[in-house]
Amino acid sequence: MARLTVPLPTSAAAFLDAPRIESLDDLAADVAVIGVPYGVPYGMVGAKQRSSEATRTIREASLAFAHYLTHYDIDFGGEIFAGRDVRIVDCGDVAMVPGAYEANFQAATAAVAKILACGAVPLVLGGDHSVPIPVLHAYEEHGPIFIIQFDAHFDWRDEIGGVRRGLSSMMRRASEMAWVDGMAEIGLRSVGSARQVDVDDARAYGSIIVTARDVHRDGVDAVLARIPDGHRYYITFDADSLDAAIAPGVGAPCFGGLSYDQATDLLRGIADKGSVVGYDIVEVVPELDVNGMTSRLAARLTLNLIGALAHAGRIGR
Ligand SMILES: [Mn+2]
Repeated sequence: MARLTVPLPTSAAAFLDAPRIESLDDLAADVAVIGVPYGVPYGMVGAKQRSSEATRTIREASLAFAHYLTHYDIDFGGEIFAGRDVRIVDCGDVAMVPGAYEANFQAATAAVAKILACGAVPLVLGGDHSVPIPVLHAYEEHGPIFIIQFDAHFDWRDEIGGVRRGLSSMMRRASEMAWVDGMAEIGLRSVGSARQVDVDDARAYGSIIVTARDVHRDGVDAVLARIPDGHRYYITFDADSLDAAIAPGVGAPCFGGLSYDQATDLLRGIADKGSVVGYDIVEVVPELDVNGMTSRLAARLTLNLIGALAHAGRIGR
Protein backbone atom coordinates (compact mmCIF):
# COMPACT_ATOMS: atom_id res chain seq x y z
CA MET A 1 0.00 0.00 0.00
CA ALA A 2 1.28 3.46 -0.87
CA ARG A 3 2.19 5.55 2.14
CA LEU A 4 -0.52 7.85 3.42
CA THR A 5 1.65 10.76 4.42
CA VAL A 6 4.71 12.63 3.24
CA PRO A 7 6.99 13.08 6.25
CA LEU A 8 8.30 16.59 6.67
CA PRO A 9 11.73 17.09 5.14
CA THR A 10 14.32 17.93 7.78
CA SER A 11 14.64 21.39 6.26
CA ALA A 12 10.94 22.10 6.90
CA ALA A 13 9.40 23.29 10.15
CA ALA A 14 7.29 20.94 12.26
CA PHE A 15 4.38 22.46 14.20
CA LEU A 16 5.82 23.85 17.46
CA ASP A 17 9.01 21.97 16.55
CA ALA A 18 7.21 18.81 17.71
CA PRO A 19 8.56 15.32 17.04
CA ARG A 20 7.97 14.17 13.45
CA ILE A 21 6.02 10.98 12.93
CA GLU A 22 6.64 8.87 9.83
CA SER A 23 4.02 6.17 10.42
CA LEU A 24 0.47 6.71 11.59
CA ASP A 25 0.18 3.12 12.78
CA ASP A 26 1.29 3.44 16.38
CA LEU A 27 1.66 7.07 17.28
CA ALA A 28 1.45 7.89 20.97
CA ALA A 29 0.27 11.46 21.40
CA ASP A 30 -2.44 13.68 22.85
CA VAL A 31 -2.71 15.72 19.68
CA ALA A 32 -1.42 14.93 16.20
CA VAL A 33 -0.90 17.68 13.65
CA ILE A 34 -1.42 16.66 10.05
CA GLY A 35 -1.51 18.72 6.86
CA VAL A 36 -4.16 18.27 4.20
CA PRO A 37 -2.99 20.76 1.60
CA TYR A 38 -5.47 20.05 -1.20
CA GLY A 39 -9.23 19.61 -1.41
CA VAL A 40 -11.62 19.46 -4.34
CA PRO A 41 -11.35 22.53 -6.63
CA TYR A 42 -14.10 24.12 -8.70
CA GLY A 43 -12.07 24.24 -11.90
CA MET A 44 -8.60 24.12 -13.34
CA VAL A 45 -7.82 27.64 -12.10
CA GLY A 46 -8.73 26.47 -8.61
CA ALA A 47 -6.58 23.39 -9.11
CA LYS A 48 -3.72 25.61 -8.01
CA GLN A 49 -5.10 25.97 -4.50
CA ARG A 50 -3.50 29.00 -2.91
CA SER A 51 -4.29 27.80 0.60
CA SER A 52 -2.25 24.61 0.10
CA GLU A 53 0.89 26.60 0.99
CA ALA A 54 -0.54 27.28 4.46
CA THR A 55 0.42 23.86 5.83
CA ARG A 56 4.01 25.10 5.54
CA THR A 57 3.55 28.73 6.60
CA ILE A 58 1.48 27.91 9.71
CA ARG A 59 4.12 25.40 10.82
CA GLU A 60 6.86 28.00 10.24
CA ALA A 61 4.90 30.65 12.15
CA SER A 62 4.37 28.26 15.06
CA LEU A 63 8.13 28.22 15.71
CA ALA A 64 7.79 31.74 17.16
CA PHE A 65 5.89 30.18 20.09
CA ALA A 66 7.73 26.87 20.37
CA HIS A 67 10.30 27.98 22.90
CA TYR A 68 7.87 29.82 25.20
CA LEU A 69 5.63 26.92 26.16
CA THR A 70 6.87 26.93 29.78
CA HIS A 71 6.95 30.71 30.11
CA TYR A 72 4.21 32.76 31.78
CA ASP A 73 1.55 33.25 29.11
CA ILE A 74 -0.54 36.30 29.97
CA ASP A 75 -3.45 35.12 27.81
CA PHE A 76 -3.69 31.98 29.96
CA GLY A 77 -2.61 33.40 33.32
CA GLY A 78 0.24 30.89 33.56
CA GLU A 79 1.89 28.27 31.40
CA ILE A 80 -0.14 27.64 28.27
CA PHE A 81 -0.22 23.89 28.97
CA ALA A 82 -1.01 24.47 32.67
CA GLY A 83 2.21 22.71 33.68
CA ARG A 84 1.02 19.49 32.07
CA ASP A 85 3.09 17.24 29.85
CA VAL A 86 1.25 17.41 26.51
CA ARG A 87 2.42 15.07 23.80
CA ILE A 88 2.29 16.72 20.37
CA VAL A 89 3.46 15.08 17.17
CA ASP A 90 3.58 16.30 13.58
CA CYS A 91 2.56 13.66 11.04
CA GLY A 92 3.55 15.64 7.95
CA ASP A 93 1.09 16.10 5.10
CA VAL A 94 -1.29 13.62 3.55
CA ALA A 95 0.27 12.29 0.35
CA MET A 96 -1.62 13.49 -2.70
CA VAL A 97 -1.54 12.80 -6.43
CA PRO A 98 -2.17 15.57 -9.01
CA GLY A 99 -5.75 15.47 -10.26
CA ALA A 100 -6.67 12.34 -8.29
CA TYR A 101 -9.29 14.08 -6.18
CA GLU A 102 -11.21 10.96 -5.19
CA ALA A 103 -8.05 9.08 -4.16
CA ASN A 104 -6.74 12.14 -2.32
CA PHE A 105 -10.07 12.48 -0.52
CA GLN A 106 -9.87 8.85 0.60
CA ALA A 107 -6.25 9.25 1.69
CA ALA A 108 -7.18 12.22 3.90
CA THR A 109 -10.00 10.20 5.46
CA ALA A 110 -7.72 7.19 6.02
CA ALA A 111 -4.94 9.26 7.57
CA VAL A 112 -7.25 10.98 10.05
CA ALA A 113 -8.92 7.65 10.86
CA LYS A 114 -5.52 6.23 11.82
CA ILE A 115 -4.87 9.16 14.16
CA LEU A 116 -8.28 8.62 15.77
CA ALA A 117 -7.58 4.89 16.13
CA CYS A 118 -4.45 5.80 18.12
CA GLY A 119 -6.53 7.92 20.49
CA ALA A 120 -5.00 11.27 19.53
CA VAL A 121 -6.93 14.42 18.64
CA PRO A 122 -6.27 15.32 14.99
CA LEU A 123 -5.32 18.95 14.39
CA VAL A 124 -5.60 19.45 10.64
CA LEU A 125 -3.77 22.19 8.78
CA GLY A 126 -5.48 23.06 5.49
CA GLY A 127 -5.91 23.68 2.74
CA ASP A 128 -9.23 25.23 1.84
CA HIS A 129 -12.63 24.64 3.39
CA SER A 130 -13.28 21.56 1.29
CA VAL A 131 -10.61 19.78 3.37
CA PRO A 132 -12.86 19.06 6.40
CA ILE A 133 -15.24 16.98 4.25
CA PRO A 134 -12.88 13.98 3.91
CA VAL A 135 -11.65 14.62 7.46
CA LEU A 136 -15.20 14.32 8.82
CA HIS A 137 -15.66 11.02 6.98
CA ALA A 138 -13.00 9.61 9.31
CA TYR A 139 -15.44 10.06 12.22
CA GLU A 140 -18.03 7.66 10.81
CA GLU A 141 -17.08 5.09 13.47
CA HIS A 142 -16.26 7.80 16.05
CA GLY A 143 -19.59 9.60 16.31
CA PRO A 144 -21.70 11.28 17.20
CA ILE A 145 -19.93 14.60 16.72
CA PHE A 146 -21.22 18.16 16.98
CA ILE A 147 -19.61 20.56 14.52
CA ILE A 148 -18.64 24.07 15.52
CA GLN A 149 -17.73 26.13 12.49
CA PHE A 150 -15.95 29.46 12.73
CA ASP A 151 -16.62 31.20 9.43
CA ALA A 152 -17.83 34.37 7.75
CA HIS A 153 -19.85 32.15 5.41
CA PHE A 154 -22.52 29.46 5.72
CA ASP A 155 -20.85 26.93 3.35
CA TRP A 156 -24.26 25.35 2.68
CA ARG A 157 -24.23 25.35 -1.15
CA ASP A 158 -25.39 21.99 -2.55
CA GLU A 159 -23.05 22.21 -5.52
CA ILE A 160 -21.20 24.71 -7.62
CA GLY A 161 -20.64 23.85 -11.27
CA GLY A 162 -21.43 20.22 -10.50
CA VAL A 163 -18.79 20.02 -7.74
CA ARG A 164 -20.41 18.84 -4.50
CA ARG A 165 -17.37 18.53 -2.24
CA GLY A 166 -15.99 22.05 -2.67
CA LEU A 167 -15.28 24.70 -0.07
CA SER A 168 -18.75 26.28 -0.24
CA SER A 169 -20.52 22.96 0.46
CA MET A 170 -18.67 21.85 3.58
CA MET A 171 -21.43 22.36 6.14
CA ARG A 172 -24.19 20.96 3.91
CA ARG A 173 -22.14 17.79 3.36
CA ALA A 174 -21.58 17.61 7.12
CA SER A 175 -25.33 17.92 7.70
CA GLU A 176 -25.82 14.80 5.56
CA MET A 177 -23.49 12.66 7.70
CA ALA A 178 -25.41 10.32 10.01
CA TRP A 179 -22.68 10.64 12.65
CA VAL A 180 -23.08 14.44 12.90
CA ASP A 181 -25.69 15.29 15.53
CA GLY A 182 -25.72 19.06 15.33
CA MET A 183 -23.81 22.17 14.38
CA ALA A 184 -23.17 25.78 15.26
CA GLU A 185 -21.88 28.41 12.82
CA ILE A 186 -20.10 31.36 14.42
CA GLY A 187 -18.82 34.60 12.90
CA LEU A 188 -21.20 34.82 9.94
CA ARG A 189 -21.35 38.15 8.11
CA SER A 190 -21.21 39.99 4.81
CA VAL A 191 -22.14 38.11 1.62
CA GLY A 192 -20.78 34.93 0.13
CA SER A 193 -21.99 32.18 -2.13
CA ALA A 194 -25.10 31.45 -0.01
CA ARG A 195 -28.58 32.08 -1.41
CA GLN A 196 -31.77 32.26 0.65
CA VAL A 197 -32.43 28.52 0.15
CA ASP A 198 -29.07 27.67 1.72
CA VAL A 199 -29.82 29.74 4.81
CA ASP A 200 -33.34 28.27 5.00
CA ASP A 201 -31.88 24.75 4.83
CA ALA A 202 -29.32 25.52 7.54
CA ARG A 203 -32.10 26.80 9.82
CA ALA A 204 -34.34 23.82 9.01
CA TYR A 205 -31.49 21.48 9.94
CA GLY A 206 -31.26 23.20 13.30
CA SER A 207 -27.90 24.83 12.83
CA ILE A 208 -27.18 27.32 15.61
CA ILE A 209 -26.54 30.47 13.62
CA VAL A 210 -24.32 33.04 15.33
CA THR A 211 -23.40 36.12 13.35
CA ALA A 212 -20.26 38.09 14.10
CA ARG A 213 -22.57 40.90 15.25
CA ASP A 214 -24.16 38.49 17.73
CA VAL A 215 -20.72 37.84 19.21
CA HIS A 216 -19.88 41.55 19.39
CA ARG A 217 -23.28 42.50 20.86
CA ASP A 218 -23.98 39.59 23.22
CA GLY A 219 -20.47 38.52 24.19
CA VAL A 220 -18.71 35.19 24.14
CA ASP A 221 -20.45 33.74 27.21
CA ALA A 222 -23.89 34.30 25.70
CA VAL A 223 -22.77 32.60 22.49
CA LEU A 224 -21.34 29.64 24.38
CA ALA A 225 -24.62 29.28 26.29
CA ARG A 226 -26.40 28.64 22.96
CA ILE A 227 -24.20 25.60 22.27
CA PRO A 228 -25.41 22.41 23.99
CA ASP A 229 -23.09 21.03 26.69
CA GLY A 230 -21.44 17.66 26.87
CA HIS A 231 -21.07 16.88 23.19
CA ARG A 232 -18.08 15.60 21.27
CA TYR A 233 -17.11 18.72 19.35
CA TYR A 234 -15.33 18.94 16.02
CA ILE A 235 -14.10 22.50 15.39
CA THR A 236 -13.63 23.68 11.82
CA PHE A 237 -11.98 27.08 11.81
CA ASP A 238 -12.11 29.15 8.63
CA ALA A 239 -9.58 31.96 8.98
CA ASP A 240 -12.05 34.37 7.39
CA SER A 241 -14.14 34.19 10.57
CA LEU A 242 -11.49 36.51 11.98
CA ASP A 243 -11.61 40.20 11.23
CA ALA A 244 -9.89 41.17 7.99
CA ALA A 245 -7.73 43.63 9.94
CA ILE A 246 -6.00 40.84 11.86
CA ALA A 247 -6.34 38.07 9.26
CA PRO A 248 -5.87 39.69 5.86
CA GLY A 249 -4.38 36.58 4.24
CA VAL A 250 -7.63 34.88 3.24
CA GLY A 251 -9.45 34.49 -0.06
CA ALA A 252 -12.52 36.46 1.01
CA PRO A 253 -11.60 39.04 3.68
CA CYS A 254 -14.73 40.44 5.37
CA PHE A 255 -15.04 43.35 7.77
CA GLY A 256 -16.61 43.06 11.20
CA GLY A 257 -15.11 39.69 12.08
CA LEU A 258 -14.03 38.04 15.30
CA SER A 259 -11.18 39.38 17.38
CA TYR A 260 -8.28 37.32 18.70
CA ASP A 261 -9.72 37.42 22.21
CA GLN A 262 -13.20 36.39 21.06
CA ALA A 263 -11.80 33.45 19.09
CA THR A 264 -9.54 32.40 21.96
CA ASP A 265 -12.31 32.65 24.55
CA LEU A 266 -14.69 30.69 22.33
CA LEU A 267 -12.10 27.92 21.89
CA ARG A 268 -11.53 27.84 25.66
CA GLY A 269 -15.25 27.79 26.34
CA ILE A 270 -15.80 24.91 23.93
CA ALA A 271 -12.95 22.94 25.53
CA ASP A 272 -14.69 23.39 28.90
CA LYS A 273 -18.10 22.31 27.58
CA GLY A 274 -17.24 18.83 26.36
CA SER A 275 -14.57 16.92 24.53
CA VAL A 276 -12.97 18.37 21.43
CA VAL A 277 -12.38 15.39 19.16
CA GLY A 278 -10.90 17.20 16.18
CA TYR A 279 -10.00 20.55 14.70
CA ASP A 280 -8.96 22.09 11.46
CA ILE A 281 -7.69 25.51 10.46
CA VAL A 282 -8.39 26.33 6.82
CA GLU A 283 -8.49 29.08 4.20
CA VAL A 284 -5.23 30.82 5.06
CA VAL A 285 -3.77 32.14 1.78
CA PRO A 286 -0.10 32.93 2.39
CA GLU A 287 0.41 34.80 -0.89
CA LEU A 288 -2.22 37.35 0.19
CA ASP A 289 -0.89 37.67 3.74
CA VAL A 290 0.66 40.79 5.27
CA ASN A 291 3.89 40.18 7.20
CA GLY A 292 2.80 36.57 7.77
CA MET A 293 0.29 37.77 10.36
CA THR A 294 -2.53 35.43 9.28
CA SER A 295 -0.31 32.35 9.45
CA ARG A 296 1.00 33.54 12.80
CA LEU A 297 -2.55 34.04 14.09
CA ALA A 298 -3.58 30.61 12.77
CA ALA A 299 -0.62 29.05 14.56
CA ARG A 300 -1.34 30.91 17.79
CA LEU A 301 -5.04 29.98 17.80
CA THR A 302 -4.14 26.34 17.13
CA LEU A 303 -1.71 26.51 20.04
CA ASN A 304 -4.41 28.19 22.13
CA LEU A 305 -6.76 25.29 21.44
CA ILE A 306 -4.10 22.86 22.68
CA GLY A 307 -3.68 25.10 25.72
CA ALA A 308 -7.44 25.20 26.25
CA LEU A 309 -7.57 21.40 26.21
CA ALA A 310 -4.70 21.22 28.70
CA HIS A 311 -6.28 23.82 31.02
CA ALA A 312 -9.57 21.92 30.83
CA GLY A 313 -7.67 18.81 31.95
CA ARG A 314 -8.63 16.95 28.80
CA ILE A 315 -5.10 16.26 27.53
CA GLY A 316 -1.69 15.84 29.15
CA ARG A 317 -0.76 14.61 32.58
MN1 LIG B 1 -15.63 28.41 4.98
